[in-house]
Formats: sequence, structure tokens, C-alpha cells
Amino acid sequence: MSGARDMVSVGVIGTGSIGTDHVHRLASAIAGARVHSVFDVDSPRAAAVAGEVGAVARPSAREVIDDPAVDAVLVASADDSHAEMVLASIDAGKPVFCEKPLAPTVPESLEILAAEEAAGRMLVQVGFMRRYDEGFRSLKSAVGTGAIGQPVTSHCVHRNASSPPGFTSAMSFTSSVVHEIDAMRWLLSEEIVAVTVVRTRTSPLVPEGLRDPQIVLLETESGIVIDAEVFVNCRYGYDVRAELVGSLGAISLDHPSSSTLVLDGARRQVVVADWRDRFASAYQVEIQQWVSAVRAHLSTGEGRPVAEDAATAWDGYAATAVADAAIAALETGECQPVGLERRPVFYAAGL
Ligand code: ISE
Repeated sequence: MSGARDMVSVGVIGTGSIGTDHVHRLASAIAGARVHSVFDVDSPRAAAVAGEVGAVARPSAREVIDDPAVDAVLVASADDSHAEMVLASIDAGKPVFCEKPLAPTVPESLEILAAEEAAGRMLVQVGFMRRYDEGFRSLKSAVGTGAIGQPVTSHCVHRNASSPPGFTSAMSFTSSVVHEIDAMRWLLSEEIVAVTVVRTRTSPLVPEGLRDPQIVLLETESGIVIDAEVFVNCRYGYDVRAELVGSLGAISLDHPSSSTLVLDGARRQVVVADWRDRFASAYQVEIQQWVSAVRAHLSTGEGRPVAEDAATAWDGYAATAVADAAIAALETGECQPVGLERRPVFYAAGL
């Protein structure tokens, strides 16, 4: 398996919007990578995307994953197919980058942890891109240097202009708040141990049956309480904010990627349309670091094919466990404890 590598040949599963972005990114903006093959349930779309980058479209995911010419797999298919794709990649002994969530359910996440541990080496990186965003990294450094003192609470906002068809109240946790869950675990280096969902009035402009917005309270091991508003049909654009409050000061990111125009007696700020705009640089850094880690690992047979600071399968599992507790909290109206398994030694390093 070892031997100096110039290129990592990546197989991409899923050519929806973020999958297609990753294909283009890998083909033209990432050093040391090429897209070898792709699969999507929508085969004409897969063929079109593959054709744009000189890759081949395969008739099944397994044919991409098991192809000896594919060094590593990137999973960006529907959330409920993630576990199957990640397990097949581990089975094939290949490094795999899986878009968040690792899996939408706890049993599937545990199955992945067990499979990775049985394989005896870390192969899975989970796509929590905020860890590579400059704004979030400055929050992390404010905690690390002690600049704001001891963190005591945090306020988060996660708004999307509109939810895609079929989006459910539970998906507000498993697909959206899962980002705040991972970001807060990472920023504070603590697990989240309890979740409460506070009901607020539902917007009259959201699809029938969807509870939106929702307010989620996350409590960490040391008792820090984080409030997160998730509103996936806010209409006006994509708006992600976070403030960390400490014993000495506070640090916040409000509109980190936009400029302010002052004209005609008014201040105007553009709100980006979606996360692909807002986190474009974070995705770039994240995928580059993954490819570089995979390349180094394949060349030397040493180290882990997982980038520094990346979310591992353990982080993916922990985030899903908290989102799962939020689903229960919404149903019961009560504070739900998060019952995490004991962290295997295999995942000992870092949060
Ligand atoms: C979507 O899947 C994402 O990952 C976005 O970052 C998030 O803002 C959105 O709410 C999710 O549905």
C-alpha cells in the first residue's frame, strides 16, 4: 500500500449539490487529488458530473468503493445512506470522508465505531466544516488562550432561507443543529450531557407539519448551557452566528463573510444565500487537509488518513447521540440526558 503518491484517486458517492461541489473542488482546487469515479442514484446526473471532470460514472456505489484504482472515498449521498457507504469503505480498507451526519441514528453510528475499531486503524473523517472556518477558529483560539476567561455560556443562531422538500422537525437537529453540537463540543472540549427543546411559536410560512423555529438548550459536562435557535425557513438568507461568553469577556462571529455598504443614510450588509457560500473557504481547507493526510498516509503507511483537528467517527457518533436526545426532548417536552457509551481508547486523542 505504501509508495510515494502524487495523486489520491477519489471515488465520490452522491452528486447532489454538496457532492457536485466536492467533485469540482477535488478536480480543480485541491492539490494532489483527482476524481476517479462517481456514483449517484440519479445516474444521468452522475454521468454529467463525471463527464465534467474526466471521471467515470459507475452503476453502483459498491463498484466505486471496491475499485482497486480508488484510493479513498468521499460520501455525500443522502444522510440515511451514509452508514452503509462508510461501512463498505471500512470493509474495503479505504480512508473515507463522510459528509455530516456520520449517520442519522445512534445504532448505525455505533456500528461504524465497532467496524473501525475492528479494522484496527482510523479511516473515517466526518465533514464538520466549521472546524476549518476562520471565524470559528478564532473562537477556538479565544478559549484556548484564555482571552475570554472561563467559558460560561454561549448563544447560537442557525437560520436557512428555506428547507428542502421532505425536511422534518427531527432533521432540524440531525442535519442542522448537529453543526452547533459538533462546534460546541470542539470549541469547549467537553461532551454535551443533556438537551432540552423549548417550543416557540411556529412561523406561519413553513411547510405543514414542520416545527420551525425551535430553540435547543445544550448542557455540557461542566454545566455550560448553550442556547441554539434553529430556523430553517427564515426566508431572508443563510445566517449562522455564535457568541461565546466567558468570565472575562465574550467573542462573537456575526456576519463574518460580508461587507457593509454605507450609502444614502443607510448601512447595508449582504446576507449569503446558503452554506455553500458562507463556508466555501472552510470546505476548501477541510478537503485539502483530508487529501493531504490521505496522501501522506498512503505514501508512508504511517499516521492517520484523517486531518488534524478533524471530526472522527467518535465525534460523529457523539453529535448524533446529542441530536437523537433532542428528538426525544421535542417529543417528551423534557430535558433528556445524552447516554454516551464510554469512549474507546482507540479514539482517546482530543474531542
Ligand atoms: C445542511 O445539510 C448543512 O449541512 C448546512 O450547513 C446547514 O446549515 C443546513 O441547515 C443543513 O440542512
